[in-house]
Amino acid sequence: MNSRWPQPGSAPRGLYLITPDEPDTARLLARTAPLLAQGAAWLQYRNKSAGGALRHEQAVALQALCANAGVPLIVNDDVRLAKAVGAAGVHLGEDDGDIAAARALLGTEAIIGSSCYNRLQLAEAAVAAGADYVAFGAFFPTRSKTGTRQATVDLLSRAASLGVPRVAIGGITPDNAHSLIEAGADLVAVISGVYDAPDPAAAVQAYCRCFL
Ligand code: TZP
Ligand code: MG
Repeated sequence: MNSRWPQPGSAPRGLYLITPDEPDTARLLARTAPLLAQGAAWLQYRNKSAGGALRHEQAVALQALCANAGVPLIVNDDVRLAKAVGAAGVHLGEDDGDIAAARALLGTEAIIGSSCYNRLQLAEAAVAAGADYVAFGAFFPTRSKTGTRQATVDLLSRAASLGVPRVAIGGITPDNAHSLIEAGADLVAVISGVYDAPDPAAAVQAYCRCFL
């Protein structure tokens, strides 16, 4: 693992929870607050449907929630929003600006993650540019995102030499997570498997048990 998490056992591992597109901020908080207490390692704020003002309102509210729970908040897509709300970091896809610019804005302490889809080459470039973690997927069919690129499990083992945490995403359930974790996933990133579960808190616990 890279020098960001130098102590043995300090590197992030477990469930990387991602918010669904929830237009009602009070409801977003009510749905998310109980989940942070169940052991989610990180929370990502993602809302592809909201406009700028709502995204700002929701990110501010989630940052307060996460600070209180001791869970790092990572903002999807938007470096300026991450900076504005004092989030722990940002998650960047291929259309979200470059990693060096994000580092310049957010500083050395920020956690910067990079979507690498199904391509090891992208992950190598992201780490060279200063990414703190890389994300691959979608591994399984998902209804949470269109136009995904199918990633294969061997990508996770091949990315071990990068020396940064590897995140797996896309259609992950507590049942199919094991193959990804065995292949080297440090975090599994999940939306619907938690938020659409009949008992979301129990679902968080089920994902956490996959890492024991
Ligand atoms: N990137 C690849 S798949 C995906 C994203 C954001 C959606 C993951 O959501 P779910 O509901 O856990 O499949
Ligand atoms: Mg993006």
